[in-house]
Amino acid sequence: MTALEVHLARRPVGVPSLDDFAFVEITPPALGPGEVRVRNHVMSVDPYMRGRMNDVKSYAPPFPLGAPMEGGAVGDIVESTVDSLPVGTFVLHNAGWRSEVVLPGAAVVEVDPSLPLGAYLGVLGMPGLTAYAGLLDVAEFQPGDTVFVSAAAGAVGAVVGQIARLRGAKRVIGSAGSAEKVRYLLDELGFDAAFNYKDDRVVKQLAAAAPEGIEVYFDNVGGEHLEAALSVLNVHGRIAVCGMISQYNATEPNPAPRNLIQIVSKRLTVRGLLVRDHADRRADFLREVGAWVRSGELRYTETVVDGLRNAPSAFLSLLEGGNTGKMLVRLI
Ligand code: NAP
Ligand code: FER
Repeated sequence: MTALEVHLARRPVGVPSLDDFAFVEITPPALGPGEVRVRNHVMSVDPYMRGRMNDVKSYAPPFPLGAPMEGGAVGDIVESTVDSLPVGTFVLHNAGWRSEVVLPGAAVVEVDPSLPLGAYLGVLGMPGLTAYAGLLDVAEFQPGDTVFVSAAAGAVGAVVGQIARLRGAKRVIGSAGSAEKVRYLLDELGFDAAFNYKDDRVVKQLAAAAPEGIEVYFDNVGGEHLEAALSVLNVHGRIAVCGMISQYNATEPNPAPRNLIQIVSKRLTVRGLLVRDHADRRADFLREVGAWVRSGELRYTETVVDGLRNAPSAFLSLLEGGNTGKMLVRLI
């Protein structure tokens, strides 16, 4: 029996393409002591993977060429030499992009398979914790704040907007890249206002949606969105800088927001965020957001692509906004 892996075949310049990936059949290694064999059921594609395809020093090392890519995945153990992880245990780990993998027991975390497995990669996983810690700790959200979040119909953004609503925001505003996503934010997620950033200048649409300004901007996008938020933020406003997806495929340095002087005049706080720094909030996050998910007060959706051979196209689609909610690849 062979296993299938998706390797990084070459480093993309600009927008990645399917030719940057290679499918490689391997003979799975035998199991050593202290190891488990995991058969992946579902894997995540995430925007940060675009950064790791570049050969640059960053917060995470580049993916090596000619080796499987990495990323969050959930599977079941099919062979084990670890007493505490018997065959049949479902686990979360970071060895996605392959049909099966041998890992040390310490590299996997048991999960409860009575929940939908994709939730561990989305609303109750890394993107959910990013939203929770980013909004509450990094942006120091307070009840009564007006909150603006970009990429609002995505994995992180949809959770940010709903936590803000459930924690007593005065007004929650989201931007997204299609009329359908705008309707989803308004009709399904309870946003107070939403706009399609492709319809008109962001600053114009944001100012119209926020006649009294905003206290918090949760930035997933950067660029024109960040410049618009700087203009519309109120005095002592806060920005959590979570990501800048509008720039991930850039081949030239990006123009800065032209209005950074607003940071001075409005005494703004601008703070970057990496989810790894917020592991101490995981228990609070799972308790609070888990309860909202169970009660149905916080909704989530997933865009699921079938088959490991379609993982590269799922990733390319994510970068172009082909997802509503969390983008996942189902392997089994
Ligand atoms: P996501 O929002 O589910 O998917 C990415 C979305 O970005 C797409 O659906 C697309 O939606 C939007 N997008 C793509 N190009 C854009 C552009 N030029 N302008 C505006 N929007 C664009 O992904 P996610 O996993 O939740 O991540 C969202 C952001 O959070 C990313 O910036 C990511 O890097 C960041 N993040 C950071 C951390 C951290 O620890 N700092 C952790 C997780 C995620 P549209 O249809 O709306 O364009
Ligand atoms: C992202 C997902 C995760 C991202 C950054 C992270 C900036 C960082 C995670 C960590 O290492 O803590 O999309 O984009």
